[in-house]
Amino acid sequence: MESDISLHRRFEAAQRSARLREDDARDAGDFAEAVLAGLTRQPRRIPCRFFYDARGSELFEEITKLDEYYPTRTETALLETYGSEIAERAGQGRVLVEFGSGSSRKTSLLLSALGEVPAYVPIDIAAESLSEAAEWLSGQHRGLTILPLIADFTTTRTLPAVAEGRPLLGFFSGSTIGNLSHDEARAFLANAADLLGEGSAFLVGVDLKKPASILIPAYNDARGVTAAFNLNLLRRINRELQATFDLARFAHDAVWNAQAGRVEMYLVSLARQTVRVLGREFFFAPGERIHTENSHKYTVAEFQALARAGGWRPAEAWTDPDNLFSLHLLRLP
Ligand code: AVI
Repeated sequence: MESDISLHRRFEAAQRSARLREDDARDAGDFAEAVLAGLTRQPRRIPCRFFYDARGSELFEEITKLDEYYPTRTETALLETYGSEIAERAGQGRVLVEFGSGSSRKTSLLLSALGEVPAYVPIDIAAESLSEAAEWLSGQHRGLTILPLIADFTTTRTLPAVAEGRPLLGFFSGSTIGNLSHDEARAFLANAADLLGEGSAFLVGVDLKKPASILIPAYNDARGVTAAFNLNLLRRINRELQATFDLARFAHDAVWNAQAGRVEMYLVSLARQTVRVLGREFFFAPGERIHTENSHKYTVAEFQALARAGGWRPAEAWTDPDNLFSLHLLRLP
């Protein structure tokens, strides 16, 4: 019989690829525009949200299980260790509102810790992945009222009626907030404050600053899974935008930018070459880079300052003994 864990993994892979099929359709124009604009500008840059086609999602799942990639297991362990303390601090009887629906194992841990939850509202743009998540979680938490909301959680302004007049707890895990610029992160936090409203609480998972000797292997692992994840972006461009990237002539690179406080990922041209994308030609010099991702890291104090700028009051922060990852409980006002 299939174990709970492998069932869960299969579920998450299916969930991600369902999301992606929808994203593919929605993003088709957006993707073409972003890639053409990103390759035209200097320095070249393509937004990291385009990593997640079906293969990219599978590769990300693999990344989360790598020895070098500490964030997923550390955040999960924090939820296991401090779940009941978090629940106590957040307060009973809150509707749980999750931003994005891609981390069902963590959601399940939090739901177990919270006990009686009047309703769970996952917000995601992809309807199919939302309903699959709902199905899996309702199997795990019998009797839980799940009210998926199909919306862009960075901009959505309304919640289902069940949330009205009830205390709310937001949840945004995985340090996905680190993939936003500081301005975007502040705007996201401010929008979440408007959405959740007075009296609400917000639990946010944030990766901590740490030595480059830990960060670099996490983003450039020995088995090359992160390299394959990064290079898969070129494969997607080839497939969807009739492009001619030769994947053997580009390499993955990850660097720690201490000044900006972030890991930056690049695709580096290994040769002098010309690539065609949607009929347009782009010349690459050897060593020329395409910037594909920023992953910002914050000290506890830095994230608390960002949260305040977004209108929140930091109430508590939990970290693991190795100071790898943090869970922040924020409050309004
Ligand atoms: C999804 N996000 C929080 C990951 C991160 O760590 O920034 C994406 C990732 N990129 C490379 N490895 C993982």
